[in-house]
Amino acid sequence: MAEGAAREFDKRLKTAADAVETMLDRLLGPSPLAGEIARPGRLLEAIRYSSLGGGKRLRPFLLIETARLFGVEGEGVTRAAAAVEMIHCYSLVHDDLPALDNDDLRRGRATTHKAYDEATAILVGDGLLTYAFDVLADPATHADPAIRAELVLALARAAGFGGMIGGQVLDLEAEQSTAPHTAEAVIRLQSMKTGALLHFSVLAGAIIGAADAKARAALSAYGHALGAAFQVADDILDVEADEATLGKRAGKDAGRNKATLVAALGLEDARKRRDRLAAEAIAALDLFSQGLDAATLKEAAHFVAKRA
Ligand code: GRG
Repeated sequence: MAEGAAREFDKRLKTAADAVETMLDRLLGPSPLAGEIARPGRLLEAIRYSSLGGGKRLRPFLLIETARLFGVEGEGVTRAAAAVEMIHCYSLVHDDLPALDNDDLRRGRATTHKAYDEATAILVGDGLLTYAFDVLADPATHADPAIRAELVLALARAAGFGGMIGGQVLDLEAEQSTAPHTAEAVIRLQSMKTGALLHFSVLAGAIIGAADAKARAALSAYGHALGAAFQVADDILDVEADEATLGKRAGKDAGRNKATLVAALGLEDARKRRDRLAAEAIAALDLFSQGLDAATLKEAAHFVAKRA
């Protein structure tokens, strides 16, 4: 039974990834939108390099699967899924820059500023950020302007000062301080830095699916728990990867006062927290045990907790 659910999850993750890849390929193609001047070739090439052909596409999957809970599928949903992936790709491109994390590799190949240059990487991120809102606000995404406005507002909040950007600022401030980080502070910054966009992905599916208040609240609780589980799992995976390579991987992070839950809680408690959050995410979907089938979203919580 559990194996069957995991297989179904893998299948649906791949379906969502393929659909969003095709949509990104189309949206980020050379043909300009009506009234738009021709897209500059080199920037477009770098945008496509940064967005196509990699990544798990977890955020698009969450959006597509949540909308599917309410029987809503199709081009508009895939466009919204592509928009959230654009925001995610932009965050990766900017986070990899020398001024932030200074990484050479992303998704198994050179980071955008290494493959191109820093100015191009900054503009790629800016272009993806702006275009995500263009895509969401376009009537092709949803016929109802109130739904489009709600999606735009929710994404702006998730990606902005009170979400991803605010979390990144808190993360930088934490690293610059010499004091040890409390678990509360780490949880807060992680819920903003990475949790907010994962939560948005679920919420957007609920908005598009016209979920009622009860279903929305349940999905919102699921999105928060899943986002928190994702980040603590990431902290744990970093430590496990360092252990597996006898600390060689830690070179870049050596001496940094990184705000992680493993540092704040210790590895064992971090693992317990990860598993508790995954269980909380699954329990939040109990509302859907009759009627709507949330099995794939439940399986996503297992995937997030154990992902490699
Ligand atoms: C610099 C604009 C800006 C934001 C910084 C979210 C964020 C804030 C930066 C992203 C970089 C990062 C490494 C965040 C930690 C969370 C994480 C592991 C993200 C990678 O997400 P996955 O695993 O990646 O979904 P794929 O490649 O599968 O899409």
